[in-house]
Amino acid sequence: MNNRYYITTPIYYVNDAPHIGHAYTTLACDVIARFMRLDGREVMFLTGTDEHGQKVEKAAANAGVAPQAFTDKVSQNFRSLAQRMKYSHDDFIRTTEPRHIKASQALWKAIEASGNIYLGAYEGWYSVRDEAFFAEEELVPGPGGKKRAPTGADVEWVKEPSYFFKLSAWQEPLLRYYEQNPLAIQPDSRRNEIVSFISGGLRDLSISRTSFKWGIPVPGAPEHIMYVWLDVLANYLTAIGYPDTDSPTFKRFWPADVHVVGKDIVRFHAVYWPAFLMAAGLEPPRRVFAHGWWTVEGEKMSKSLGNAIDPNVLVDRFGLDALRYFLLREVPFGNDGDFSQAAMIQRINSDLANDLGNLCQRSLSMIQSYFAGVLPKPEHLSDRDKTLLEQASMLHQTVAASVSRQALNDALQEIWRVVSDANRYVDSEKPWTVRKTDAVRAGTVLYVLAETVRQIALLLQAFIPDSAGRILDQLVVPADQRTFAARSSQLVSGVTLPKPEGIFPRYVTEETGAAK
Ligand code: ME8
Repeated sequence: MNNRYYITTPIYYVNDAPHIGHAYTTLACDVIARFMRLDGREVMFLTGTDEHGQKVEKAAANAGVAPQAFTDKVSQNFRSLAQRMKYSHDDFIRTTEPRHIKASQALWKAIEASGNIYLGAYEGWYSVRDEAFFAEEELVPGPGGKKRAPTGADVEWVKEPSYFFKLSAWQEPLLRYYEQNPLAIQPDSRRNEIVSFISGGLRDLSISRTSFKWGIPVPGAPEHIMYVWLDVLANYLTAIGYPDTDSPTFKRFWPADVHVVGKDIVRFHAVYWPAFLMAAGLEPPRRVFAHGWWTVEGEKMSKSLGNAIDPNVLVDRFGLDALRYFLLREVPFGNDGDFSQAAMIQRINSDLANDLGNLCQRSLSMIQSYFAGVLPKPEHLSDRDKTLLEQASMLHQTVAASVSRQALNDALQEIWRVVSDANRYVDSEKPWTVRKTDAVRAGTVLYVLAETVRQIALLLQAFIPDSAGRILDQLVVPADQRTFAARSSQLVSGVTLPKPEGIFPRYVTEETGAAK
């Protein structure tokens, strides 16, 4: 088995306040990174902030401060969010760091040395919000007869000397690469989109600007600054030591296993980025996974609508694990989703409080009250006992396959299938009745349940780490027995379990007035 795993988030523009959309991407990566670590891999999980470009320069000017002072301040919002969300990232990169400036200039030089850069002049449309060039035919009509980018952003006419990247020369190599590596862009719908974009013909790409200053100087031509996307994409190399391609870290982690991005920025990651890399003599990433877009109560999230959801507020109200669970369970990873508090409360109450919470609480409470908290010894195992135990121990295999496809919602559904089976098992085995006539059988049933809960909680550590950790605490599973390799060991009968505490509270809302 390949024992290393390199996963990245997009690195976010510092001009925006972080919202639930940014939190979502990093959260998904965090789950995958934790899962891979628990599965014995050496993981590199990278996130960070994108601090150069015209958009940030304008935002700094509006705030009346120098760009560096501005980015120092606002990038802190993303670092604070990362702390609050307890992401397990191994590195937080900022594109204004000297290590990144060095790496992106080295990447430029490598591309230049291969003959893929030439000097010309750019004349055309540019969208500052997207930091992207658009061809005339891509523009759409906007209000007042003004043209707009397909994303709805304003465009301006730009005319300036510029270096170009020979993107047109990479059309065939890219198509070949995607033909040979059909999983290199996921989901399939995104791959089809990108392949048809490439097949439509690629134009050379303007990769330097001269009309503003906030960026990384082009090596040997400091009156130019590097196009912000070339600068920022290089972050994935910077963090593993580029340009030192002989270093053990670089050799170990490149190519990245997956760049997780939102669907808005697939073209940059799946067209420009692999072309830059191939031109520089480096391998393209193994996969770009593009997830869908969150709206809020049916509306696009935006500053002007004032409806951007602050993840901190949700963590305060519902707790971190409930937010993690909701975002990953509600929508298949790759699809769009709509955020609503009602949907979140519904998920928390039904899946966390009712299904998982009840399973843990009733199994552990019965051990407490019928066996004074001492984990009973299983005696003769019935077919039903064996079936449930086997389902629980086989779960790792199916969940691992789903996580390696980034199918996080499938992974949770698979776990919850066993949670439901275990709840049905308690209902039909009725240990509360059986114990009156056959304490040994009731003890066996409770052991089987505790062991099933252990298997479930081991896997859930990647998704809802605090809650899963507390379940394992209640089962007295030692710290060194919490990796997936330990799943083949079993709970030890005779151990005294602490008095169980409820882990997932139910939410009562004024609207529902329901459930207490
Ligand atoms: O594009 N729903 O940064 P960015 C889901 N700096 N995800 C969302 C979202 C939403 N409503 N809104 C944002 C950039 N995202 C560049 C990236 S990478 C080398 C450079 C997430 O701050 C989603 O992952 O605009 C999207 O791709 C990313 O935030 C864009 O962040």
